[in-house]
Amino acid sequence: MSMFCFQCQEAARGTGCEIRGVCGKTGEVSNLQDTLVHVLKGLAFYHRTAMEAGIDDREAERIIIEGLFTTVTNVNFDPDDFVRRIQEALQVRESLRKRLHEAGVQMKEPDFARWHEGGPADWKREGYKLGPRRTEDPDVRSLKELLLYGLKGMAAYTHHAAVLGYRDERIISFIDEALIATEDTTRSAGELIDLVMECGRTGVLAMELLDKANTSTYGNPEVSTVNLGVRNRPGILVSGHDLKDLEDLLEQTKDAGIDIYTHGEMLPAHYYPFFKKYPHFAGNYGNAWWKQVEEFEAFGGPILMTTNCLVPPPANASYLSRLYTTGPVRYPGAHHIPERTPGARKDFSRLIEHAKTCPPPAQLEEGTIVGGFAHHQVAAVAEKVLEAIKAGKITRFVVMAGCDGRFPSRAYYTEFAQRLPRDTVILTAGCAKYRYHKLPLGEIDGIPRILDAGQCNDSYSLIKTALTLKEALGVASVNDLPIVYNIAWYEQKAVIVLLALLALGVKRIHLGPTLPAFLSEGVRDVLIREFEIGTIDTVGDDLDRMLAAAMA
Ligand code: FSO
Ligand code: SF4
Repeated sequence: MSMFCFQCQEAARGTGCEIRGVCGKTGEVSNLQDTLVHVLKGLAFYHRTAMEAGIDDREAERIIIEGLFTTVTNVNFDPDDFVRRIQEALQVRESLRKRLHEAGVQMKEPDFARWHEGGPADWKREGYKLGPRRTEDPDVRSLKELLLYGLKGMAAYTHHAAVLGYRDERIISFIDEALIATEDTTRSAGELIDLVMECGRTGVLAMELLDKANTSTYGNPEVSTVNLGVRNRPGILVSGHDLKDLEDLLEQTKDAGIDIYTHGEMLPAHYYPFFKKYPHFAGNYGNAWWKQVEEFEAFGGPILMTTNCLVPPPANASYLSRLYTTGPVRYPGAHHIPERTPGARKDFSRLIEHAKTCPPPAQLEEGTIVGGFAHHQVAAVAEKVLEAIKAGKITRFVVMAGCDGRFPSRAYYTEFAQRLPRDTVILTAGCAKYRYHKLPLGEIDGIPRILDAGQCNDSYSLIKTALTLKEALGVASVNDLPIVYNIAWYEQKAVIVLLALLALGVKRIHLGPTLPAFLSEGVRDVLIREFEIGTIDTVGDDLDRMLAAAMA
C-alpha cells in the first residue's frame, strides 16, 4: 500500500483509494495530508493547554483550521505546499510548547503531541501509516474518521467566517478537543459516538456563525434571477465558496472592461443584495464542479478557485495557464494569489491583467434561473406557503441538499426531482441542485417548486425553514413535519451538515448515492437504529416509500 484514503463518496471500489485518488490526488499528497493531520493533532494539544492557561495563540488556531480545510477533498493537490504546512505546524507547535514551559504550565505531554519523525521524503512515502488504518478496531476507526471528517467540514465553515471577522471560541475548543480525542486509545466506541453528536451540535454553531458572517456583511439573500448566458467582453470565472474573495475581485474590476461570472458553488453570491450593485457581475457560467474540465476550457478567460471543488486539469487542457488558486486551494502549475495583508484587499491585479488579454467566454447556455430562498426570504413567504399547505396545494417538502458528483448513478436525482408529484416542493442547498435546478418544475401559487437556499453551508437555512414550519404547523417534533430528506453527499462538508441534522434530532434521512466507505457495519447499524438513516434504491420505489412516510 502506498496511500489510503476513504474520506469522500467516490472512494475507489466503495472502500478506499490505495494507489491514486479517484479525485486525482497522488499517493504522495495523500500521505502528506495524513502527516499534516497528525501534526495538527499535536498542535491542538498545546493549543488547548494554552487556551486553558489563558494564553491565546491565534497563529496556532489559524494553522489548525486552515490545515484541516486544506485536506478536504478537491482543495489542495500541491505536495510542496503540504510540506511547507507540516514544517510550519511543527515549528509553531514547538514554540507554543516552549512558551507553555516558560510560563510554568503543568501538562502531561502525550507521545502523539511530540511526534516528529523523518522528513519530507518519509512523509510523502509513509504518511498513510499515521492515517485511518492505524486503528485496528473497525468501529473505533470508523467513529474516529467520521469525527475527523466532520471536523474538516466544520473547519472550512469556520475559516470562511474568520475571513469575514467572525469567530466563536466554542467551535475552536471543540475542534481541539475532538482532534486530541482521535489519538486517545482509551476512548470507547460509546464515548466516541457522544463526541460525534457533539460534533454535529458544534457544526450547527459553525453554520450559524457563517450565516451571521455572510448576512451581516452582504445582507440577507433575496429571491433573484440569475443570467446563464454571456456578454461580449472578456470575463473572469470565480468558483468555490469564499465571498470575501469575490468582493475583493468585484471591487478591483469596476471599470476594468471585464465581467465576472460565477461557477459551481459561487452561484448563490448572486442572491446577496451587496453583490447586485456591481453591473459587471454578469451571471453564472456552467454547472457543478465535476463539469469544469470542459467548461473551464470553453470559458476562455482566467478562472479563480477560492475553495473546492478543483478537478486536476487533464494533460491536454489549455486552461492550466488560466487557472488561479487562492486561500487553501493549490495546484502545481496554477498561479497562486497570496493572502491579503491586514486591512488591505487581496491583490488580484495579475489575474485582471490576464483577463484583459482573453477573448469573451463561449456561450454554453442561455436563459435564467431563480434562487435565494434562504431563511429570511422563506420567513417572508411563510404565510403564502402555509396557505398552500392548508389548501392541500403543497403536500410535502423534499430536502434534496448536498453535493453533486461524477458518478452516472447521480442521474437518479434528476429523475427523482422530475417524477415528484406536482404538489411537492424541493428545498435545496449545495451543488446537488445542479442535477435538477434548471428543470421546468413550475410553481405552486407563485411559490417555485425548487427553493434554493444557497451554498452547502446554507443547509443551515433549511434547518431554520424546518423549525419555522414546525412552529407554524404546531407539531411537536421536526420529524412530524411533511418533510422527506433525500440527501446526496460527496465530501467532508456534507459530513458536518449530516451530523448537524442528526444532532438536531432529524430522523429518516436518506443518504446517497452510496453510504460512506468509512462507516463500519457496526456504526452503520447504530445510525440505522438510532436515526433510521436510509439509503436510496430505484426512483420508483423510493418515491413510493419516501412519500408515503411524509404526508401533510
Ligand atoms: Fe459542492 Fe464541492 Fe459546497 Fe462541497 S462544490 S461538493 S459539500 O465542495 O462544498 O457543495
Ligand atoms: Fe479517493 Fe475521495 Fe480520498 Fe480522493 S478524497 S483519494 S477520491 S477517497
